[in-house]
Amino acid sequence: MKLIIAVIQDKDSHRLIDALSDKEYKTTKLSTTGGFLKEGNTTLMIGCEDEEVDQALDIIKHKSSHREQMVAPISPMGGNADSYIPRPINIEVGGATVFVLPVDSFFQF
Ligand code: 2BA
Ligand code: 2BA
Repeated sequence: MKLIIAVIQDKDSHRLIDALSDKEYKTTKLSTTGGFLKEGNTTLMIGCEDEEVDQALDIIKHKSSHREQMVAPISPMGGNADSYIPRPINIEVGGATVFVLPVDSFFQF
């Protein structure tokens, strides 16, 4: 058995959970916060059999959207702070960041 942990955008969470449920995957949704943007995102935990992992990854891949976002750095990256002019940088927020972990044991009491 494997545990898939997928960090996704909030706006994709409903349709992704629905698509996974349609294929009878069980999911748990956590409300999380990205460390860099300090904005809300969604983390899904999906416990499934080894042979079901590829299909789950395929569903996650196709239901997760990318977005670009301008970010204003809040502090200089080094050098003289007096001459610091904050320049917004463009970052690409993925799709989905996915970890697949082996599960030692699975219990439901
Ligand atoms: P829920 O997803 O809200 O599911 C509540 C109950 O609905 C489940 O109870 C199960 O009896 C049924 N159920 C859920 N998904 C189903 C599906 N795709 N097909 C048929 N029946 C389904 P529990 O199995 O006791 O699970 C309680 C909660 O534990 C779940 O809440 C979910 O948050 C979490 N969970 C259970 N199994 C999981 C897994 N393999 N991966 C991730 N989270 C799991
Ligand atoms: P955040 O930490 O809010 O990051 C949002 C986006 O900002 C990232 O998108 C990436 O494009 C950029 N970014 C993050 N850290 C950066 C840094 N130190 N320098 C420059 N740019 C940076 P994604 O990579 O698609 O990540 C989306 C979210 O997935 C992240 O939100 C975080 O919550 C999670 N995540 C990504 N990689 C992770 C990892 N290795 N471990 C745990 N969580 C991760």
